[in-house]
Amino acid sequence: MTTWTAATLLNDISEIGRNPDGSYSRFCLLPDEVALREWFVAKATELGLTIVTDMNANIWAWWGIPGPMAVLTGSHLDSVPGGGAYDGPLGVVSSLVAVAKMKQAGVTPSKPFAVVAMADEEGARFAMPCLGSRLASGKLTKADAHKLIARDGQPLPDAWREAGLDPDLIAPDDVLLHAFCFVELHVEQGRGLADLGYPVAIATAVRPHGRWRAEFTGQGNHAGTTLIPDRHDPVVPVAETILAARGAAEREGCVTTVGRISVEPGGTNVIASAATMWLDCRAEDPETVTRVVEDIQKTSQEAADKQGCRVVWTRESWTNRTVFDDGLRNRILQVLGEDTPQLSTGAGHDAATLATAIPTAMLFVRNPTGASHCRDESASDEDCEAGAEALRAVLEELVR
Ligand code: HGY
Ligand code: MN
Ligand code: MN
Repeated sequence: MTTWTAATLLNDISEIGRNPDGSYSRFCLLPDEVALREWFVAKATELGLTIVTDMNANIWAWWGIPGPMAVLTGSHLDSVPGGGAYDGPLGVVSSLVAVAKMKQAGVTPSKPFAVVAMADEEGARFAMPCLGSRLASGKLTKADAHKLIARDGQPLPDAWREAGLDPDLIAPDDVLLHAFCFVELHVEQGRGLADLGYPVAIATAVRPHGRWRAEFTGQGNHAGTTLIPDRHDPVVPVAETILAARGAAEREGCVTTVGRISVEPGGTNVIASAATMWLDCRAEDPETVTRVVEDIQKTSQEAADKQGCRVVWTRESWTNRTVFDDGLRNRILQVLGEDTPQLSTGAGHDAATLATAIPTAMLFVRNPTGASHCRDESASDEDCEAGAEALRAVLEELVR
């Protein structure tokens, strides 16, 4: 472990869940993400950490005895479909490197300390972002978790049991709820640092955002023999709704995304009987998100009525505007230097989910492309080392 660097650890896992185009698909508790979990456990064990996988599917690697007032760090191992190499894993490997450096320097934490790999941060499998941190912090109840159906159709309880976890033991995590803090390092998802010419920044806030599902139903029929006036094609109001979402974003200066659509039964020569779209909407303030989504929903209803179709909207998740803990942020600023940039972000994170329960903070590592959730996500080896070293300095200060 003496020669561990963030880059070499990332290289260790670079073939796991890699797609032919160089992007990554690593979904919670499916084989590729399980391989990452096994890799994480092996490396943490090599560091002499003690592994606990909780019933919320989070993995804890403890330095010393688990207990209250713990200093926690880590991130997530799962990805979005076609994601980048850094979103999540950079935080996990940087935490391992920071621990290796502290151990090498003979640091002995004065508080319990753990590196945590949180479950399904992207929500790509169970459609609930920050699933593991929501469960651990009590933001999502066991009953609601049991209702979640994975994208492949598997009910969450079955997926838990298949992974050797007891879904009936899902519960808020007392040790987490009584932790001293959680510090997460993450690749920046944007160009703030690239434009400022700094390798590392401190996060100030996460902008509010939510996810909605709109299910349109119509009348399946023959593509060749059904005259246009006789059609009830649900794909047409989907198209109008997507354009309305883009128009609302341009008007309101926020962001709306429809990155996922499903059409049933999905035949080229078949008028669809049903069409579902998922909307991701984010803005500076929650009121704008609410107003924009209501606008889009109104347009969708008018568009559905025009085609003799029906539409049902369901909010799948909501993340309020989160401001990170001032005291912790200032303490980190002292460690890293007053000139360290401070940036807000439009991306959600486990540290934001946990922020309502315990003091949390984030460090961002420069991403020259600014791109994320795609194969172009990037960070130089030097900046990854600068990030791991910054995390080491911050954690060493916190465990004194
Ligand atoms: O979607 C997000 O903002 C984060 O990357 N999970
Ligand atoms: Mn992400
Ligand atoms: Mn992430």
